[in-house]
Amino acid sequence: MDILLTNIGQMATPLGTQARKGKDQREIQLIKGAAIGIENGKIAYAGPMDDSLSGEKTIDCTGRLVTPGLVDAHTHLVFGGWRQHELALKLEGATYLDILKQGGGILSTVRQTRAATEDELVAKCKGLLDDMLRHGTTTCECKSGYGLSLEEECKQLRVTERLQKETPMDLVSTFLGAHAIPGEYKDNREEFIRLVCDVMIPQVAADKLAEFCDVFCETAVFTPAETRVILEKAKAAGLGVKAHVDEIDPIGGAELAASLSCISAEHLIQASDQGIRDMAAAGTIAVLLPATSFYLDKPFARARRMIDEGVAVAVATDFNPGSSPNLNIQFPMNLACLKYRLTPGEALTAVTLNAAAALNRSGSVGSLEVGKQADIVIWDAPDLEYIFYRYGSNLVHSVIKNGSVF
Ligand code: IZC
Ligand code: ZN
Repeated sequence: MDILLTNIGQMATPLGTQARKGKDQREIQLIKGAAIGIENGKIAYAGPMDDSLSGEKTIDCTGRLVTPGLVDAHTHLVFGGWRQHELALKLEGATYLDILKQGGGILSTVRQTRAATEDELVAKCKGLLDDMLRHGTTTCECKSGYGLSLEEECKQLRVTERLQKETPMDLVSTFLGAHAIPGEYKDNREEFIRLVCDVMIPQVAADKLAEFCDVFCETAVFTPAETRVILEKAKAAGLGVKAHVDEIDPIGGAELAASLSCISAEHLIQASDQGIRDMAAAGTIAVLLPATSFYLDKPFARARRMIDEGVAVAVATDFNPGSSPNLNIQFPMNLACLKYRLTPGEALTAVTLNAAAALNRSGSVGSLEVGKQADIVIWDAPDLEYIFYRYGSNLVHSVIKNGSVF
């Protein structure tokens, strides 16, 4: 072995190469006194400590908890500036959609992102990704949506492409051109939707700038009918499809995502009973974002009901400069237990294997099994329960990404 991790106090991992749903979501393999062997950046052994194992380099975990690297399946990572001035507006009672309607919110970030160069965005995001890695994230989805023109969306997607090459993080790129109607199309939304469908999607697909297409389907943003048109176009162009749905108002987004066989539907705070059943039947994964509920002071999605109905649940940060300016995935992990009432096992699966499945990566990451990438978190914790019980501090001791130690 190139590297051998010994003296693992507890190794905790879901098993398999597919999303786990229903009662299977909570089934975690727990091994006390475990070891992991790494060869060529991949896991070559994961099981009980065994004296016959040896490595060129040994890492003594001194009784610590070890889990798979965490997968953040929903972020808006690449953006110019921040939106700290919106805090005062919020405290005066303005809602997220009020701020957007006044030309702030997403549109304020669009102005700041357009004003930034590709190099500036790359430099800023390198710092953010470094911070994420230190908090345990080893794979991260990354949505565009702050360009809202062909050129500016492609600029944002090229930043993601460069970050993929220039940082240790594995990035999964999602085109979110339908994130808001930009000011120049305020009175001509049909024209903007045509631009997304007939110009942006074909270009993004041809240049392989994204793997998935997403739409912000919400009151005063994109309607379910518009979302269907855009995502059908994306599917025909060969992109995978996902959607922001039922975050603020229940407008049938979960039903829509299921009917389009989306790989995932995200937010789902207001998802209906029928929508949840449809998602279970379609195998659409729920990517839930409890830190956004916290930050917007909104209800928490009905995660328990989703699991009971057989929907695979993933949990992510929604890191963005407006509704979730937090990139530490440990915080939504705490909220998943405290507010969704997930068990530690369910919540671990939600940020590892199920999150990987929502990104079509569950064959290569999301669990500690032979053949998967050596993406591993060593925690300053004795067991799995501890990391969901403590909160507010970074409990990560160290991270191994593709076999390199950070
Ligand atoms: O910048 O506000 N919800 N899009 C949908 C976001 C949040 C990002 C933002
Ligand atoms: Zn989002």
